[in-house]
Amino acid sequence: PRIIFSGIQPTGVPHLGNYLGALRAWVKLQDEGLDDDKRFFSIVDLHAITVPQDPHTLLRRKNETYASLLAIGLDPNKSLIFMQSANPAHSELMWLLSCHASMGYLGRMTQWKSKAGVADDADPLESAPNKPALKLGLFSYPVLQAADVLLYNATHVPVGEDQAQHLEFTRELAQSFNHIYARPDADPTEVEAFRGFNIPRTILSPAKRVMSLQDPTKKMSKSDPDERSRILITDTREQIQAKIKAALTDSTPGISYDRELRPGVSNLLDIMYYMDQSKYESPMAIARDFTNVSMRALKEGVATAVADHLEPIRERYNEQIARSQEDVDTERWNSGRIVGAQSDRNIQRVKQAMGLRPVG
Ligand code: AQP
Repeated sequence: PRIIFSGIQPTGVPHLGNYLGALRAWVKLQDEGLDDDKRFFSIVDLHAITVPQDPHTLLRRKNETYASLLAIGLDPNKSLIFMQSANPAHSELMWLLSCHASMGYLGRMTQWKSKAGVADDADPLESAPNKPALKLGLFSYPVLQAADVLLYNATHVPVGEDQAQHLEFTRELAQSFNHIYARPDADPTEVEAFRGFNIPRTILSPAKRVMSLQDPTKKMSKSDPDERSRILITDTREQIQAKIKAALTDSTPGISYDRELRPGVSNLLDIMYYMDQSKYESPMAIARDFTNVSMRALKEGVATAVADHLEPIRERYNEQIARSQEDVDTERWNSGRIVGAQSDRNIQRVKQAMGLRPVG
């Protein structure tokens, strides 16, 4: 059976990049999955605190993120939707893995470099502008991510392209950990034996990198200070129209698809295509249909496609966010309890293999 794990930071309502790059695949895996699949979808609040957070805002955003996940179609009766911090085993396994994680490898991670504010070819530990303020948690973020995935022995991890490097790190860490501690041939009667972590596969959705509307050479991101750079899945039709109208394109006449030379237009064509893949054969096919129309007309077409797709999600979000806190807390408490029970045996086996817990 497949064990599917993925996470999203509680940075509020997700944007179109999160949705097309990852979240929509989660719903698909839930609705079209196999009966014996296990699905773990986590709101990774421990990851969120690797950058400064206001506690009240964080709590509110956790609620918004949870409501968003239900609004896009995740169902707590079919998938485990839970807060990462509800299961302390994430932090515990992270420590166990940290003692095997290479500093050199972690230092090469592009997300760490961009968050530390240094060029891709520079060493942040040497050249970060704010070196004394850099935090250990931000540096070891991929180790926590590895713990998230390995804790449930996940086999498949659906994420956007920006997370592929971290998943590669997870696989290598799991392999080296298995090499030291795993006993794959342990006697079947030894139920407590650690037989090794599954080596998880990355699942990239076709829309693996949605770009910023204001700078189409950068990915659409929640931390971009310019709100017009992203479309939230709860934006109204008017907000969507305004953001797409203001999207940066180019002054080349006509519409054509070329991600290198025309990144802004191509991003819009991609977005339109992925909103409803049954309508067009490819983003290039849309470009052919729109060859002779104005940029304004293309933008109107894209805005309509996005707004039509997101409208029912926005309506369900409004229903979800209006639910009583008690009701939501009970639902989340339940899934937290179940995931804790699911990971318990795995972590006990790891601790036993490492000599931290007596055998039997
Ligand atoms: N622009 C994107 N295109 C495709 N996929 C994306 N993802 C994020 N941005 C894009 C994917 O969304 C999932 C959840 O994201 P997250 O919030 O946990 O992580 P993130 O990558 O940190 O999201 P942001 O918006 O880009 O936040 P900041 O600004 O903090 O970096 C992941 O699977 C991610 O790949």
